[in-house]
Amino acid sequence: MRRGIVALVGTGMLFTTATATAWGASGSSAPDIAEDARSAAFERVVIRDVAGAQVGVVRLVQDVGYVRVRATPSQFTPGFHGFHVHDIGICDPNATGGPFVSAGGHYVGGGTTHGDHAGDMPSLLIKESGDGRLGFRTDSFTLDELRAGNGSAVMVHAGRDNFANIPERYSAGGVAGPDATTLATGDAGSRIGCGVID
Ligand SMILES: [Cu+2]
Ligand SMILES: [Zn+2]
Repeated sequence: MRRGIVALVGTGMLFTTATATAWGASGSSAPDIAEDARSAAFERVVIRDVAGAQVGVVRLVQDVGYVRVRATPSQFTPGFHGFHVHDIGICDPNATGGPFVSAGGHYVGGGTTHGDHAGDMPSLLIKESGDGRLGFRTDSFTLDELRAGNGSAVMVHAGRDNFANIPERYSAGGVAGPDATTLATGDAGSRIGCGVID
């Protein structure tokens, strides 16, 4: 059943009706992403680089008890890139302190350190061609939470995310294990792609 619905997405058409039916009848059997849906339960986030070029789209769908996320990044360097929800829905490439610093730190939710922040997401894996695709489900946040207040922002980083997984046998500045910066950021480096959720 689910496979069949996904195949319809691939061919493009006749999707709105199928989506409404699936959501109304059973959230858990809803198709992966509703391309044409525009509702309180759906958010399409355009990711732009510091020059303003579109370098990806992230689709978030609020299901019953979790959010389905699908990211389709493009024009990034191959390999892993840290991928988070940040606290403020402002993506200013000319922000004081550096590009997209306007988005604040990680959306922490109830979490205290990196790896447990509500906005921490699986990393993007970019192919040699410069594009990639990531799909997952999370119950770490709801769409309403991400839209509340100042909104939030989806961020792509230049480097890898270590999820603050620094065993104590490592020392940074005399401190065993992850230091304060690592515990806040995951050391994924500069901010190179940003998209607003509001
Ligand atoms: Cu980040
Ligand atoms: Zn984090």
